[in-house]
Amino acid sequence: TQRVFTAEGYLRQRVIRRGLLRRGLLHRGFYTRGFLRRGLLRRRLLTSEVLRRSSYINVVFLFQFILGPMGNPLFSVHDNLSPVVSVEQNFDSLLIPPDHPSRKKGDNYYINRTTMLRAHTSAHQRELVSAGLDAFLLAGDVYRRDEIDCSHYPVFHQMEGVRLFSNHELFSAVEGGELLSLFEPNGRRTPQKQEEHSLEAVKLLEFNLKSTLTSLIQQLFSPEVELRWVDCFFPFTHPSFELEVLFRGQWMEVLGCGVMEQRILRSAGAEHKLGWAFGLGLERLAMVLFDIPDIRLFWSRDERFLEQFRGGDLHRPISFKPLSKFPSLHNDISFWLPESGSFSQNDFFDLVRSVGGDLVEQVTRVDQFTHPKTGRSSECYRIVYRHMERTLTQQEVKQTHERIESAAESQLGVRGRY
Ligand code: FA5
Ligand code: MG
Repeated sequence: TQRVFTAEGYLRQRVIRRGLLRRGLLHRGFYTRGFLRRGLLRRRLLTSEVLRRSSYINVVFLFQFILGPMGNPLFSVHDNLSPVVSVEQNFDSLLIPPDHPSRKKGDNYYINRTTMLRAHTSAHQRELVSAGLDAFLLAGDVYRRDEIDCSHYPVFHQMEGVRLFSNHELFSAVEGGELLSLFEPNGRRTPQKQEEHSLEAVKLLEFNLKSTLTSLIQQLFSPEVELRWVDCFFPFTHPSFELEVLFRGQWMEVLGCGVMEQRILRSAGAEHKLGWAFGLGLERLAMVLFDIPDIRLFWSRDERFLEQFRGGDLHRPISFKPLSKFPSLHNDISFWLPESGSFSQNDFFDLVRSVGGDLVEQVTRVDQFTHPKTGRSSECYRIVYRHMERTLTQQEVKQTHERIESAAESQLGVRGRY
């Protein structure tokens, strides 16, 4: 239960030194590059207490003691699986096609062609189902090159939940259920269901999934919490949904879920069962729970933030007192894109995070322009700077901004219009 909360120590000590470097899987240079160096090697993931006291322990607790007795079995809990996974685990095992956009170099932390830092905890679905588990929770640190704003961070934690049902388990509570079947031979895939599944099985499963997660969120926050279900798409579930929670006046997505693709269950030796799966963002739950306005705070070393979550007694209620927000400053950066077409937005975001660290609150593209004669394109981004713990000076921001400008020129091949 410790490891998931010390990603930095874990990665450095176990994976890098003992594991990957020795096995030749990791190049020495890898962790000394970019954001990972700043994020993981120079600092500690100080989310431990916050996550443990809030979302992590509470979700496990609710599953074991509240939702379990509501007809769910005990979920086994796993949180010490290595975040270094094969590309096969992270994508292929989940039926994510070879040309799927989520595989882009610019969205992931690849270690080499076959190995990467997991981008979601779903990477472990197949191995745990293959191990014979029917109901499990799996928590871990995940890594993505992503947008920059108050609810996105390149390292965060997810919790995966999977629950499989046999014919008996799904239908035993239904009148006449012994006559129903999970499967429908020669069926068709429709927006409601997969080809192999019977509609009645999928509808019951979907109901169980949504009511389990709705009551999880209501127990965690309050029965009055405003939430909504949104239809969506994942290659590994069908049908698929996302759950959004109203937070500070805006809808924030907290989890994705759906009915597991039968091909995955078949490949894991569970072809006679149906299953649902979900993946939720633990930081986002903690943000709602404690009214934490910005995901960067999970990396804060500010005692005024950290001390509120410290202490041995997990059940002592915490009322988080938000720190006052210090003023922000913004600065625009515009540049001509390289003619090779090699520019990717996420490379730029990653660079901004690497150079600017947690001073950067948000990066948004504010303008795009293609020269009518030369055909060259330029883009303009607005970078919002804010320190979580003090007021920034113009001078400080200017220095950082200039370092970003020159790094963008030297590393991304853009030509500044500064
Ligand atoms: C997934 O990662 C799917 N694996 C979820 C899933 C599992 C679907 C099982 C179906 C079955 P998504 O990319 O939407 O989906 O991420 C899931 C959650 O992680 C989001 O709802 C959000 O709460 C959180 N999350 C995603 N990106 C970030 C980020 N950059 N920073 C913080 N939290 C994030
Ligand atoms: Mg999503």
